[in-house]
Amino acid sequence: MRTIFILNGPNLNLLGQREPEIYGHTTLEEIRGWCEADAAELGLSIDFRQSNFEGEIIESIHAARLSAAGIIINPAAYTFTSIAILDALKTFNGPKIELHISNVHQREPIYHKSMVSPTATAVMAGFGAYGYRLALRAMAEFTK
Ligand code: CA2
Repeated sequence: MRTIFILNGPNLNLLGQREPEIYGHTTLEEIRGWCEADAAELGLSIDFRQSNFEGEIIESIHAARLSAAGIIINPAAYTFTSIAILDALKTFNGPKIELHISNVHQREPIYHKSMVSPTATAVMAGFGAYGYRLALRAMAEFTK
């Protein structure tokens, strides 16, 4: 069975608890539940992770190199700072979706220039928590 890694960066463990006007009311655990149910329907398995540490996210990308068909990643604030995550993602040959809950382009200029987009197969922003479900569906197509 194809495995999709779904990686989440810093502070996303607080989803649903703070700033609901930007990030909505859904918690990361609820998103994980949706993704597990959708994956079962799509014939995929998922490995869903969150970390507040850059190195740990990089190690998850390395783990994906061994066992994942695709990566969905919300690098959160590291999107705009991390050449190390960009470099790690470049070593993964399968499809990669960069995902943001909010429409980053509608926000302050510091959220406009992603470091990781150049290596992404596709970039999604502004679909709210539902974006994870859309990304998983797209990944089912990309990895067929
Ligand atoms: O919209 C997204 O998914 C972001 O990747 C979230 C990042 C932000 O730096 C990006 O610009 C866009 C921040 C995640 C912070 O997560 C929080 C969750 C709940 C409450 C406060 C912050």
